[in-house]
Amino acid sequence: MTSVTTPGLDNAPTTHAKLLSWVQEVAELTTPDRVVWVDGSDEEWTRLTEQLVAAGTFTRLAAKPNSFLAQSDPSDVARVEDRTFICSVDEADAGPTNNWMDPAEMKSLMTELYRGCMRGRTMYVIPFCMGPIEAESPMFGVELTDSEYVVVSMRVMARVGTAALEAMGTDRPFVPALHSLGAPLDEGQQDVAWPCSTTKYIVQFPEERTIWSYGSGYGGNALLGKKCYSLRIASVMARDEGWLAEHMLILKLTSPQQKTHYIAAAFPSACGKTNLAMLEPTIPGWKVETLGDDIAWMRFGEDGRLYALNPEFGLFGVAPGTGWDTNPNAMRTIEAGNSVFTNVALTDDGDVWWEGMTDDAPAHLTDWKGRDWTPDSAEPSSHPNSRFCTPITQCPILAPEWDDPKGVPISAILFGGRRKTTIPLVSEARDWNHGVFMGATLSSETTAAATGAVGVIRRDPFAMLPFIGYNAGDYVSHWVETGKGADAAKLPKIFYVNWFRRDADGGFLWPGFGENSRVLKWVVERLEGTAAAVETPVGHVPTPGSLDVSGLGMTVEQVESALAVDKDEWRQEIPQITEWFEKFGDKLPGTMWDELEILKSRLDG
Ligand code: GTP
Ligand code: SPV
Ligand code: MN
Repeated sequence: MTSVTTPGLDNAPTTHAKLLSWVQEVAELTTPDRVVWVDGSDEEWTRLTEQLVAAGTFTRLAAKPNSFLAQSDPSDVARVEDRTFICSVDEADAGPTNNWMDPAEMKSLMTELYRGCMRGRTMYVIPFCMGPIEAESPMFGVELTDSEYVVVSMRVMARVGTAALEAMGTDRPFVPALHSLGAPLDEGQQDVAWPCSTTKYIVQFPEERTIWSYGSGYGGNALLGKKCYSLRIASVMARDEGWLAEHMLILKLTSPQQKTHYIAAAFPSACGKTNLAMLEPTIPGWKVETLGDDIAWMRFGEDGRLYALNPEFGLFGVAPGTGWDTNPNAMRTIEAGNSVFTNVALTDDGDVWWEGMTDDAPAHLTDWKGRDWTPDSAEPSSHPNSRFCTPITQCPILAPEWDDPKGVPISAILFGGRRKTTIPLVSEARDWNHGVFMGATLSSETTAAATGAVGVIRRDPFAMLPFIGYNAGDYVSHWVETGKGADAAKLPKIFYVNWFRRDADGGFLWPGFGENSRVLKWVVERLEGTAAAVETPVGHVPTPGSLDVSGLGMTVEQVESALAVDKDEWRQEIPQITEWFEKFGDKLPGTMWDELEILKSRLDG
């Protein structure tokens, strides 16, 4: 019997019966050479990173302490949305935005893929906790994986190892998350630097709170605590238990008067969350501190306010565009070392480089595919979805309360996307339901964070299109219900922003990055009732004088163009929104149709 002979299986550092039997069952199915229980120690990190260097997966960076570069298989660089499934018992519970397959059918199909899939490899057991282990109800998970890259990355992104396992005790619930690269090794077979399979499945079983992932080593497909657990599975838990699991950053904003506000913001993948979360304000006296850059879990506190918590432990940020000019705090975070970079370029002195890091590119690089690169090369040196994976605790502007299990009270929620036209720089919702309408109709150009075409406008409700673990109509209803059950005066105010509007020449109308602090200032002044706004069909937008553009060097016309609500442009949105809403059938709450009618009548008025 494999179960008896697999080394490592018998000396488990836990007596958690359910965990033990699941580990045994998976080991019997996948037949790894050995089982290793991840303890999360420095020694383990050293051993695994050395092993990854020896295997050719990692290059140790001479120029940054304890940091590594991984260059993936060129086909395994992003989330695979077309291979991602919500396998609910009832198909209606996955529709209309998710791929679905009957759970039994999916399990039998994947069981055959998993059979023997870890042959020649090690199966790692990674106990982890999303959010603080000291939380009242810690959110445990256990990932089984045959990838050392996944183990070291999970150690950066989540609280892993002995502390999590001990807190799980003998019987506390956990989300089982099974991952395999799908690349077994035969005896004597030479491994490749980035093993993966051409067959990929990223599967959530929402009723069972279970995750099965196969074939990819890329972050969002393989670090299962992140999108699979903290968004897809957690959104189902949140629906059932009355909270929210969202694709949002969390930041703390302090005004020159020392008033603080916490702000959460949902932008689609590669649309600016990490950058806003770490923003360095350009306006004097304002301060931003970071609490999270990708995921927020939000629950009502006893005081009736909505509190947000970042369940992660690290940053998995888009590299290109991250530079000393645009996001100096991210640069400082990675300078501290202890980071894994994937699919960026290597400099000749053993550092990383990517487009946008510095104004001038180095004269010579090794590009993400391992080829010589010079500024004359036809292709960028780094993949557009290349990433840095780095401990959030290294962020120099991390708010001290970032890991408080009770979270922080949110004053404002921003929705935003990447739109060249139509959407003004900032607008404020009239009320909660109008804000939910803004979220439900959010649109953005697709980015390299997922495989497929880039730059195509699509609806991305609440920036959660690829991450809602259940029916998207029910999800919108959940947002409406969240507002209904609350004291309206204590609910966060909702805003919609767009940093990506273009001028006639195709350039950005708004300078973005640190200058976005001007928009945050207007948001806070709206909360405090001190900033003026004009009412437009799509909400309140700043009056020309109420947005602080001092010292920015923009002309009045440029500011007006950034803020413009063009009725003709908006009328063109109506058929698209109508078509979008029709997809939801009777699952869409009637209030969304009401909001659409209000918009239409205001555009015609
Ligand atoms: P995920 O990690 O994929 O969820 O993405 P994210 O929302 O955290 O996106 P991120 O902040 O990493 O930004 C993605 C890209 O947008 C980077 O290339 C940034 O340089 C660019 N970007 C961010 N903020 C701005 C901005 O205000 N203006 C412009 N023009 N670009 C921006
Ligand atoms: C995203 O795609 O939204 C990310 C990166 O934050 S990943 O974790 O790979 O999904
Ligand atoms: Mn994300």
